[in-house]
Amino acid sequence: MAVPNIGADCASDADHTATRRVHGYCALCIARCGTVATVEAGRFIRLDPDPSHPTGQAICAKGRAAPELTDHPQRLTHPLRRTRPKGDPDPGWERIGWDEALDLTAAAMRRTAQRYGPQSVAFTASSPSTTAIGDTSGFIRRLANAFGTPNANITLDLCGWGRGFATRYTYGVASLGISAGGAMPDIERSGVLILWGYNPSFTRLTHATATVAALKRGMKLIVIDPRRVGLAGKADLWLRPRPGTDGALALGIAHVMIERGWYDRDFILRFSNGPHLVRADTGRLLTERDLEPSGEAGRLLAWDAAASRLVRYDKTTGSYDSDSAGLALHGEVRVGTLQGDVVCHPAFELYARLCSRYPPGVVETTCWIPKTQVEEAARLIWHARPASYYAYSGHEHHANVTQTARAMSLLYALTGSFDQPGGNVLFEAPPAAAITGEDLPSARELAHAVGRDERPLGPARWGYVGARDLYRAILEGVPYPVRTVLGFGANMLLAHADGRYGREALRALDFYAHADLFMNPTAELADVVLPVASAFEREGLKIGFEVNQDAQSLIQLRSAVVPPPGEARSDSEIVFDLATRLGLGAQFWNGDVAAAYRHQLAPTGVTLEQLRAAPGGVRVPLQTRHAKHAEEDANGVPRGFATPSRRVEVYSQVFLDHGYAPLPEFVEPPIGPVARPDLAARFPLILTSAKSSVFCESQHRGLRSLRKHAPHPEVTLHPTAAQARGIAEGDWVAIETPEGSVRARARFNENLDPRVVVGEHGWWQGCAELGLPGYDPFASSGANLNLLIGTAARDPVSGTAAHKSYLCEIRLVAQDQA
Ligand SMILES: Nc1nc2c(c(=O)[nH]1)N[C@H]1C(S)=C(S)[C@@H](COP(=O)(O)OP(=O)(O)OC[C@H]3O[C@@H](n4cnc5c(=O)[nH]c(N)nc54)[C@H](O)[C@@H]3O)O[C@H]1N2
Ligand SMILES: Nc1nc2c(c(=O)[nH]1)N[C@H]1C(S)=C(S)[C@@H](COP(=O)(O)OP(=O)(O)OC[C@H]3O[C@@H](n4cnc5c(=O)[nH]c(N)nc54)[C@H](O)[C@@H]3O)O[C@H]1N2
Ligand code: SF4
Ligand SMILES: [Mo]
Repeated sequence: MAVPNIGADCASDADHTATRRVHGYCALCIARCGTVATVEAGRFIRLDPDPSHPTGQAICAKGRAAPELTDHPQRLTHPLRRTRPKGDPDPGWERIGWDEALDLTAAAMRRTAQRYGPQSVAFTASSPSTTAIGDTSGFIRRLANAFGTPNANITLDLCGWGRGFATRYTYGVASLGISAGGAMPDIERSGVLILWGYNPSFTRLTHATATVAALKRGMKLIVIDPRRVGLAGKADLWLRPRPGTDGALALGIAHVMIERGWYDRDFILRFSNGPHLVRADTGRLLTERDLEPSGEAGRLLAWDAAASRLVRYDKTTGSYDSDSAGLALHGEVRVGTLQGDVVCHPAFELYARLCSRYPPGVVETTCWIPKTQVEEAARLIWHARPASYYAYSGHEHHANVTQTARAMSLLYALTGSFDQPGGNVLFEAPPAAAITGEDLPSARELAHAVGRDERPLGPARWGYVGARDLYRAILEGVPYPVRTVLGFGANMLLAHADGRYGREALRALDFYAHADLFMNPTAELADVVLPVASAFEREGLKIGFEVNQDAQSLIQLRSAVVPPPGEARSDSEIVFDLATRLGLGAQFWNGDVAAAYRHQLAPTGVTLEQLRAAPGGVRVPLQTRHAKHAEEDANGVPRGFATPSRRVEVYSQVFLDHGYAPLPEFVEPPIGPVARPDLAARFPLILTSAKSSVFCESQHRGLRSLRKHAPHPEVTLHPTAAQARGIAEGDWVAIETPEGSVRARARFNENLDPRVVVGEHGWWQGCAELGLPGYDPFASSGANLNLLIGTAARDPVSGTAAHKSYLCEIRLVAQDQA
């Protein structure tokens, strides 16, 4: 096994007792804060911020606890093999060597592929927002492509879909970046920033720091969150929505802006498909072929109101056959077609009509936000622009996420701030070479990923599988069997709904290998468990950080701070070793991770040697280019956007073609008081959830310095809701939904709506040092919040379950039973 390169950028290391400082970055969460680690006498003793790093202004408690994480006595140190049947309370783990572990895994992959085809092997991985798996996720994808399976990852339906993928159906690129792709709010130059269902003070320190700095120079801030948390207290406007109604709110704010003329008419005219005519009879965009038999289906029509004539728009060139300045965005025209006269409307008119169904009064009853605040939001967004926004889990964890994200992205289009200074900007990224293997011959013949036939526009289109779909493929062979799974960290049974069904599925697999730092309830069901080196014990190459152009220009090779415990290895080494064993070494640089880095780096002009010599990273000179969509070719035609119409798609015919609403219609949360008054009679409270400030997702409860701040699972409710149920603060309560019941301790918060409660997911792990218990993830005496979430009603495009908008009741538990 390759010995990791141990970093030391100050002080010579000849003396074993010397103090070493290692520049790097913390990879425990999405913020990827620049850090300096201190190693004394060979032990990693502390982590500090590195102010010279573009993301190094501060670190959080989790980062400070990194040495506790690396030294934890429960770290996995050797490969393990199960010797007792799945379902047996004792797996009978037996220590084995790496060769045996990897041979067993490779053999199972081959067996499954021979019997069922390579698509019957699936990969799962934790989200790179909550772990360091981003070091390796590109190589995991490559292994899937080389092996021939499309089922390459999981969790996109909850983490990334709304901001990073649903918005592609509007802009052709993500209007909100995920991991240095897509647009990011240019907070330093924003006039107004909207944090929409996003609490960076807990979840991405770098954004919180940038926001606080911008507030000091006078930036306005709008926070949209059921909780008055994080930066909400510093906001110019805090909107408190009923969970799951953000789509209606976005339409409502847009309505005020359109009605008052507070929108960038020029941007909408020139760069959206707002002027394109839609047939009232079919709902389809009017094309030249509708008008004349020899007409082209790729030519769309718009109405020039001044000249009273139809204007043609060519989708392939992205140009009108005359000046677009006089095009109508409103009104109605009657067009003579081959089928007779047809009433048509500009797409923008239809969008404006949809928005007009949500005047401030309707928003007030739907979203529980006072009318005046809706107007104030519209006013602030328009008058304080350039506007930027970031929307995250608060809008993503709903069964209506896709249209909500579309509604937000269209509201945002009205500002005209997209890719403008101070807007959501597509910062330049270093020109790295792809490693994900889409170019491999085997990648061109992949089967459809599990779930793609049912939801062709959803995560499966990009090789991401929904947990429920994966479980069904395992248990029922639909659409085809999945028999072997390789997991890189994903703690599926806690992260997703259907934990009990998931447990059945994992038990039913022919083979499951799980690579992790710690044993977890998902790994417990594996046949082979592989010990993984933490981010502080292995190299990682990061090409571009988030937050701003300076950060995106930085390339850094994070070196190991200390060696891994026992025989733990990096995820990348595991992937490369497996590839070699599977006869795919040639596609994996003959098993040499450094060679892969060189390949990645080549177009950037930065070498591995330069990176090794500069532990703080190397900057690639990059200049932000704004408004790339407006850059013109030799014929004066603007580049536009990478959508089917080359315009921002106000109206999505792609959605229409797949049976979805072409405009972002608001759909009530399916398990909510409006959609299900019958259930609301028994479960009158709305259940949402939020991340802990001190733990990432289902991790870190075993770390003493963190757990002492949050010793018990909690559910937060308004004191009047508690009093009505005889509950005092600190009491153990049962949270009950139609799906089941789990426990938590009551915490009060006066700022919540009394009809809303907020739970915490991810509780299973104990903390021996503090004598604090773990929780059975499958029992009602436990605290696994996701046991409460059903999956019968999911987002029709992405399959996302309603993790942040469900109905529940809270009941006092006899304290001696707690
Ligand atoms: N109710 C509710 N449910 C939710 C959420 C919510 O807000 N509310 N959030 C959702 C979201 S956004 C997400 S992303 C998911 C999170 O779900 P997961 O992606 O499963 O993330 P974690 O729960 O953090 O578990 C990560 C696992 O990876 C391991 N790990 C850490 N670092 C590494 C590494 O470098 N390599 C490997 N191989 N393993 C590593 C950890 O030990 C841990 O076992 O949960 C989702 N579930
Ligand atoms: N400390 C810490 N940091 C983390 C993580 C962690 O677990 N802990 N997880 C990482 C991961 S994987 C992710 S995805 C990110 C996520 O980061 P965030 O998006 O900040 O995560 P959440 O706290 O789940 O949700 C954000 C806010 O949405 C609010 N909210 C709940 N329901 C609704 C709703 O219906 N509408 C609106 N508008 N808001 C709502 C919640 O009150 C919460 O304050 O954080 C990453 N960073
Ligand atoms: S916010 Fe905390 S956990 Fe996340 S990268 Fe920064 S220091 Fe690490
Ligand atoms: Mo996430």
